[in-house]
Amino acid sequence: MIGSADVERLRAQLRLYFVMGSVNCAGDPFEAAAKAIESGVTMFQFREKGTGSLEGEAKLRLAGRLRALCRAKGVPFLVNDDVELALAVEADGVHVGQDDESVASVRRRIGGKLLGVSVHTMEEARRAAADGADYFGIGPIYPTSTKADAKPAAGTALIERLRAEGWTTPVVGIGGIDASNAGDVIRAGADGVAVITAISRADSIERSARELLRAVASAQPAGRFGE
Ligand code: 3NM
Repeated sequence: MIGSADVERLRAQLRLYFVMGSVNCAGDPFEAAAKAIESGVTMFQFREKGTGSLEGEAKLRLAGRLRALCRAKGVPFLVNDDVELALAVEADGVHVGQDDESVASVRRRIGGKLLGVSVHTMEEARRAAADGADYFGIGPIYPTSTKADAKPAAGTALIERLRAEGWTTPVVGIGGIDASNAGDVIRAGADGVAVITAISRADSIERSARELLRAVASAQPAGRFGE
């Protein structure tokens, strides 16, 4: 778990969270990540999942290259689900869903690294926080075809409820987000937006990342948590 100064830093790092794996990219995944990071993405998650995704040595090799890229650019590098891989490449953190290894067990294995958890209900949020989550991923906010087993789109209701009840846990919204709707997610109370397609499949990764950053910045109230 991280301290309170680090919580504010994490909030800023969640602003534009690019999640991707090789199957999400039309071209070279390393090139896509490099362009996105050059364009101002504030956090990166390696999510190597789905039909045709890399395994074994190839997965480890790509993770290692992306990890080095993120380290060089000062962007936190997280790994989806695969704790072994996160430890092997010395990732900054891990993101897990409700069907993955338990949050408490992941926390034990990763020590003080960042731990993000996908939550869909107040009860899941309570449990994830108690078990050591540093931030919540909430989605899908809008319909998405990127995640095969995604739940139905649920909008921003859970984010609004958490904030209405006084939760200050960092939150990122995910699912079907692009520059046209990112502002609504932030206004609902999220600290940032996590996207796959809006960046990985953009005609111009640079332009899309910049538009997303602008949409987030213009919707973000100053000092929401008294910082
Ligand atoms: N998790 P896109 S939705 C990886 O609801 C992921 O937890 C989700 O991809 C969740 O930005 C999702 O292309 C896919 O919609 C996000």
